[in-house]
Amino acid sequence: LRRAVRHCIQHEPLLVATLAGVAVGIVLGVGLSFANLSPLALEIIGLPGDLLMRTLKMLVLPLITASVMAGVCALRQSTADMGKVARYTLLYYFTTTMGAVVLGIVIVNIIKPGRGSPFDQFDVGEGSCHAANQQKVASHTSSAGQHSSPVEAFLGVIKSAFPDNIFQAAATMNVLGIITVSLLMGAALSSMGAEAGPMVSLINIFNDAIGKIVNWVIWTSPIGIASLIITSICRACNLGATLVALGLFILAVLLGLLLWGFIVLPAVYYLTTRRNPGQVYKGFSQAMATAFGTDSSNATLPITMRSAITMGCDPRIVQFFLPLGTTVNMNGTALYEAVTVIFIAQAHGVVLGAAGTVIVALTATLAAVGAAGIPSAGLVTMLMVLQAVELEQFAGDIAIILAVDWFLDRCRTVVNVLGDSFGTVIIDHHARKWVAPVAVESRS
Ligand code: DAS
Repeated sequence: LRRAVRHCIQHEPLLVATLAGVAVGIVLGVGLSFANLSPLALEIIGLPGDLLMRTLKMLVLPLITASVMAGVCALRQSTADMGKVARYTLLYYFTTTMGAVVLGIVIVNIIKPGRGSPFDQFDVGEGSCHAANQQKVASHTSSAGQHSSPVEAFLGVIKSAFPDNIFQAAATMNVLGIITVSLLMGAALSSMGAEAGPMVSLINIFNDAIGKIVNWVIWTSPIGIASLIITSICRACNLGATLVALGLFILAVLLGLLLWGFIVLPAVYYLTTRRNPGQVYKGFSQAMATAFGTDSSNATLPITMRSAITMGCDPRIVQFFLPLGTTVNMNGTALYEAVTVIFIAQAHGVVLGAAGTVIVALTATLAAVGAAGIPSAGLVTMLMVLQAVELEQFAGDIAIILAVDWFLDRCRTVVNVLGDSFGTVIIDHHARKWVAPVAVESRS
């Protein structure tokens, strides 16, 4: 064991430091949660984590813009194959997201975590800790209320992908909109051939510069991750009581995420590439640890892309697949939304039936596509699923689930990143047959 630890420290010092940051965060978080720290103390403890999230988020916009444009330009000599890459990419996104939802629905209907009305035992009255969370949920309910039906929500996602103001899309981190603009700009530049050469070179240099900054930032992440986890635990309401009352629900979510992330995805990978899935976990371990630490796919994107390229994936595929995948391919979130809505229905004795379950499956898929890769996004878009099956009167239960969402969100974010990671390697493996190897001069 000592030799293995020494080997890890020698070969993966950053991963060891990140995992140590996670462990320290959980231990100190649980310990300090009994100290009832003041908001100011939590603000100070949370500062390294806040600065890490700000720095990573600061990189997301330039990274996505430069990567998508560079990816499209670099694929210019095989535009026909690009269409094939895009079709297989969308097929992978849809099938894996729907598959995760179906798995979640099966598990929640077997375990039935809603029996015994777990929510009845919580005090959500004025001044209670959950009441503050209810305010947060209520504010999201009003914003989510704009989409009273799944169709309207779907139209909302489509419209967000076509922003009428580029600067507003950037300012509001409308990632889908930023990707659309970058795809169009990349396609335009690639259609201009040599005339756009200097611009394409500039984009590639900018892309490489962002990569350098990511390398610097990533070395500070262990401290920031410990800080994020400590403050998340300290801010949770009645952590112990909530863990017990929602125990079966947490079990159902974790079982679903584990089966999907560590049985189904590697099986899909092996069946489609005949390669050892273990290499993917090893190659993306830093991204998985960062996903757990930051509970944000967007913040982890720079590291996921760095891991994919370090693993030998074609940068053109990585630059095309990962920014889009991080935003629309969220297997963990989709599974979680289906499990949670059915859990809430069970807890209030509501029988959804076959039709209701199908509506949950479709709207959970849609809600996951619409969820941003930011902390607790899946909890917010879940309101749309609750509305779709007329359960919005129980939206207050989400405030109670928030008490354990600091942990469940990190787990589903790891599965989201795993879904994107396996997808990148699968598409890269097959795209080698469709896309001509990159010519050195085209990177000039
Ligand atoms: N935290 C989100 C992410 O970054 C997932 C979620 O909230 O469901 O992927």
